[in-house]
Amino acid sequence: SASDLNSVKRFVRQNKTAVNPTYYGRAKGRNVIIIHLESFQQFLINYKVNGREVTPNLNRFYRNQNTVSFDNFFHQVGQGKTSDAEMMLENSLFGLPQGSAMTTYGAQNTFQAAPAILGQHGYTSAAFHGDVPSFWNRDNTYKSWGYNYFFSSSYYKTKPNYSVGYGLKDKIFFRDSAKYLQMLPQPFYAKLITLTNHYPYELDKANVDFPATKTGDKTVDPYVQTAHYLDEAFGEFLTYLKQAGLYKKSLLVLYGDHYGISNNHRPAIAQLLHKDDITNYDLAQFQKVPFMVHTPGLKGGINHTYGGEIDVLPTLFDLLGINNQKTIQFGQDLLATHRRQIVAFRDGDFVTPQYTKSSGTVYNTKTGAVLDPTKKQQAQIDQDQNYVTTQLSLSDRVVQGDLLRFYQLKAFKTVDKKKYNYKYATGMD
Ligand code: GP9
Ligand code: MN
Repeated sequence: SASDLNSVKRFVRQNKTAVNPTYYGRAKGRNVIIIHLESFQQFLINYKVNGREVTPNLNRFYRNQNTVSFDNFFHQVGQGKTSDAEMMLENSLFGLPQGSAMTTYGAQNTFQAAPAILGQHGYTSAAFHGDVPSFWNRDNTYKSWGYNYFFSSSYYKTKPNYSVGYGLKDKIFFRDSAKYLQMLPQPFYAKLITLTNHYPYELDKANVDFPATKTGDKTVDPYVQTAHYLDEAFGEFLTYLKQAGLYKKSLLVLYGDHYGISNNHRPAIAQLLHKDDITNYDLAQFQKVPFMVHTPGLKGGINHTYGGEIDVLPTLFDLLGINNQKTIQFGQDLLATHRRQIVAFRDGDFVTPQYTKSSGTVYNTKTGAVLDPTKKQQAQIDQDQNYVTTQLSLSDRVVQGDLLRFYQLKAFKTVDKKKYNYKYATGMD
């Protein structure tokens, strides 16, 4: 019921940060291009195999003077994997303890998502993905989120060798998406979801341009090869953006949606990280994924704040100078100077700059050692845990109770799902 919203509103209000004047509104009016790096983990950044960088283009972008790059940013997905990431990124709401929120609630719920809010600030929105539109119930969910366009597999010309695994190969995907992107009215909000760096990391021989690792774990070893391919594809996409004159007029947002190597591969992970042994602490830290924002004139650098996917939307709105003091968001602007640095995992574990709780054990985040907490430390840990539990359960209450239908966001018109229709073209030429 509507009164269930009261504790949500209280939590969200207490959670709002003051904006950082160095960053607030720095990307005002610019296009937003979100690049979803499939299964891409932070450890790949600057990682080398046989002395060769896996991702030279991303590494260059990571240290570009107009890029803010985060090195303590975690994915926070549960069983909904990619869909949980999308949910957090565009709504600042968590996925669910079980299943996928997009699958279960994407069609019927009321949302106040990024595409809809930006749409009411003059933006045109479009999602791009080289798989069928029904995967993760995207076709229905995107209507609820107010996406004007959804370019899915049928919008792309296909040939037998154009696809691998779930769909279109990233290089072809970026090439053809760039053509559509240029046709969109500006400013636009666009999201491009890559695919090739997805388990089982398959790639046709002609595109393999990198040595596999040699851990002996067959599911792990080709991971760097598809990651390298994704990096090349990203490099090509930057060229297309520059050629189209879009690079300078856009805010680029890059993120890895979740791990590529699951916790079932401890010996291989140990070898990749050059460690003798892997603890639950290492596994928690292994959940870091990239998050980078770039636009001309932005004060770049490596930002060490602890945060995660739930924090992206407030960060984005603040960069765009879009007032979001009243929106229901469970995250906090990553560029704010005073923020709680508590990263909730979907299973209730968490990471802060001090403590890492993983599989029930608390570690010292700085050293990785199991903590024998003092009374004072224990009190802090209890407080952090309470924050995490509250944050997750209030977010679940919003999604499961469809509570946003009771929430009147100032000057926001509720999305009329019937107005959206993603007509599937038969390919372009
Ligand atoms: C499929 C893709 C994969 O369209 O987004 O989703 P994932 O398996 O990573 O959740
Ligand atoms: Mn994914």
